[in-house]
Amino acid sequence: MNHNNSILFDGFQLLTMEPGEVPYGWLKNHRLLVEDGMITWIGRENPPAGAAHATTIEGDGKFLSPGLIDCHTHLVYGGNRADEWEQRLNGVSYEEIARQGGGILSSVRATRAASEDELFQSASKRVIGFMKQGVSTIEVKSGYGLDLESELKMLRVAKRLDDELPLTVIATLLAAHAVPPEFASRSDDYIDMVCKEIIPASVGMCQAVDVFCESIAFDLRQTERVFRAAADHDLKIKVHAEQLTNSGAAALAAEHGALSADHLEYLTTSDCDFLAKHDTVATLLPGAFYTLQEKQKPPVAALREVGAAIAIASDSNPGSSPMASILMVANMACTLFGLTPNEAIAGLTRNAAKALDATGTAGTLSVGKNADLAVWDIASPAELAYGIGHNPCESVYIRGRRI
Ligand code: DI6
Ligand code: FE
Repeated sequence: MNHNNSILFDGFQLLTMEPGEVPYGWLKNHRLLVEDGMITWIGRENPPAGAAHATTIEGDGKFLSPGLIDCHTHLVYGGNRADEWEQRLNGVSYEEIARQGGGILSSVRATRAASEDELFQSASKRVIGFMKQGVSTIEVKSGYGLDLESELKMLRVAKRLDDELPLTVIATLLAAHAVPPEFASRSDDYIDMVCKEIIPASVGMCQAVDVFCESIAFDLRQTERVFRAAADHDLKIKVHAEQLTNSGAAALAAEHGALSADHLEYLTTSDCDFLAKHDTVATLLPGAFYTLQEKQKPPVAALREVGAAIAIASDSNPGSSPMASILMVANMACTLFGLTPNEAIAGLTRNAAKALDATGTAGTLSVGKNADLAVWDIASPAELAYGIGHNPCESVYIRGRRI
């Protein structure tokens, strides 16, 4: 045991985010011991012997939570799409821009043109911004390459982010994000390439495979082909589903054992049963709902009713959700979708960990988990979702080391 790495957090109010009757898993007057980057004890009295060698950090009543988890981002990309945003504000629809070859394909052109290092440098800034807000685990999707080499380039950038920055970066392959221009009107041929070339080449570089199932992207049959190819290569699956229309992709993904189904504005109450039955996390993305000025809200009451786990995330991307504030996501999830602050923070901790198959190491203050912690200068937990654009994160620890 390297006692230099031991810290005793004393005098904090712990938001353990463990599920149960106590909102936020809130523990007052408890202490938390970190040894060698892990949480080794949580209690009131009689800490283990290791505490005697620990550096004590006095909380003065401040709050200590698990590091936040952003379980859905597209934050590796070239260029930006502020001009398209301006077009939309002048009345051109998101779908129309996509059909004009803009939208995702605009970012595809910029991402293919960018070097791996340029993509790493711009993505690093976005990731560091989230870390300053208490994020200690983040998911990063490919999906702006749409050919073998460019998709692998994006996954290499995600790996470099994980290697060179202190937080945990979990990569997802989203080659099935849009039909690339060289496959225009030949979407089935592109899905062939995704299944037979890109997925096999991505093994070892990503945890899951994701698909954009939507009227402007891929249909249910194509989506299922990608799910099967992912399963054939022992990769987990996720899906962008029911964002602009209801396709049934969320229910299909749940039946295929998906970690999560994401967006879900057009999810039906019967779809909710599938998510709960198969323990697939419902990931809500209020930044995209807000940016696209969507009117249809995800069925939060129905998700609660069936006991589905609800996560929330930034969906950080240059088109539908140029979101850089993780607590703004919590505020929007409450104000726009009707989540409670407790549900929103659970959506950024334990349920987000579940959406990334990371519940063994992150998402709650629990003995045996990584000492990924965030210290908050707030007077009550609800303030985490209450402030609009405010960042009360005072310090972040990742594997027990202050960032
Ligand atoms: N749905 C979205 O909102 C993002 N991707 C997706 O499948 C949009 C990504 C973009 O517009 O660049
Ligand atoms: Fe997305």
